[in-house]
Amino acid sequence: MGLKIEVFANNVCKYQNVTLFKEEQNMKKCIAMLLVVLVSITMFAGCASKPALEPSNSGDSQKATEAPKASGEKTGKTITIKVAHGAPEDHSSHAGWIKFKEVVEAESKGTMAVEIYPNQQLGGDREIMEGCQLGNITAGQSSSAPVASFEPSFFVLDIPFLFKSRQQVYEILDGEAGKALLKNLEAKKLKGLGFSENGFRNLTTSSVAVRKPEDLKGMKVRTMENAIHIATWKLLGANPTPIAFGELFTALQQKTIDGQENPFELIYSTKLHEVQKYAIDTQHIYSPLVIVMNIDFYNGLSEENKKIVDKAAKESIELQRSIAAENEQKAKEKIKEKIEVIELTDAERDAFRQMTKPVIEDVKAKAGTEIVDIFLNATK
Ligand code: TK8
Repeated sequence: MGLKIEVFANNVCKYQNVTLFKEEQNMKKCIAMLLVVLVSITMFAGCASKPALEPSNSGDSQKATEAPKASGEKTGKTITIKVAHGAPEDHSSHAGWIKFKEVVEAESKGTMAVEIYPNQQLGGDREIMEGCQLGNITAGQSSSAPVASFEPSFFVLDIPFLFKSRQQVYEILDGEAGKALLKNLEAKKLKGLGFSENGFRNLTTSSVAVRKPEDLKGMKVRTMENAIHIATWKLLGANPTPIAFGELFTALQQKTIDGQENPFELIYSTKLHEVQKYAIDTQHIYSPLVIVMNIDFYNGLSEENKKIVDKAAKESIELQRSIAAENEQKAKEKIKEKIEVIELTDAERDAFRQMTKPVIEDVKAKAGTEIVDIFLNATK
């Protein structure tokens, strides 16, 4: 603003056809003009500094107004939390955010309001994370794989076949190991609020009934934009192709790629199975959804409102995980009605596990051996 004032003031002098240093009386006139200009700009700047957020598009939350002051003092107006996620509204993660909204608005007695923008309205996972870092999105979710580009310790979650069960996932992610990962986000302008569930990822293909790694030879498999996922599918003999989630359905429909991998619930809710021929329950990686908030926004909340956000995140994750687990089985049955679902035997699945083991060295190089050892020891 300083620069603008200077430029504007110079223009005013020029505009008055007055050069600053030519005559004494002009100097006085110009200084008087400058003072008037400076005072009026300063008053204007004070009014313009409060960003007004767009009106809510998700139900009955009150009109959005200012974010909290840095001190987190109540402004006397509604504090709005703008949430973005990339899943459809019938996906369990949306139900999780509705719960978050309910708890925040009830517990804050309406002094905080939540607006939810689902289904990639504000971009895919990477854009949502960037938006939360910048603050033009207050809170959101991303599969953990894209998060690794922001904070490399998250690559540890991309170790194939790391987790044995949901219960083990929840114990570890809600315990010290998961908390350490979330803490690492704070240096990247993100407050990690927890991990909800995308689920165990399964392969789908357009033409090959995959039962063993050799069946993948040369297959163009879409991956998330994550170096470990790419390395993993290369080890399996496939031709991994990173594509943003929002472009995936069209790429499958146009056969520019042969296959993809996602949890059954997301496959079903985004109709990916309708442009595939086989689904194979590889369960090759567990994909958490990382729940984040802009850290300056979070730190700017009062202690009472921080507790409300923490409580809302916890209850939202608990509900979402239970719905996700239920929906996975339902989605698998629905997918079976349309395409063949190949259920691998333990021995068949182990062939994939053995072939992907070498990727652990890549993970150690990216995430660091300490966090990898913590997770390997915890999942033994
Ligand atoms: C949806 C993504 C998706 C992810 C992917 O926003 O890109 O395949 O698994 O769930 O987060």
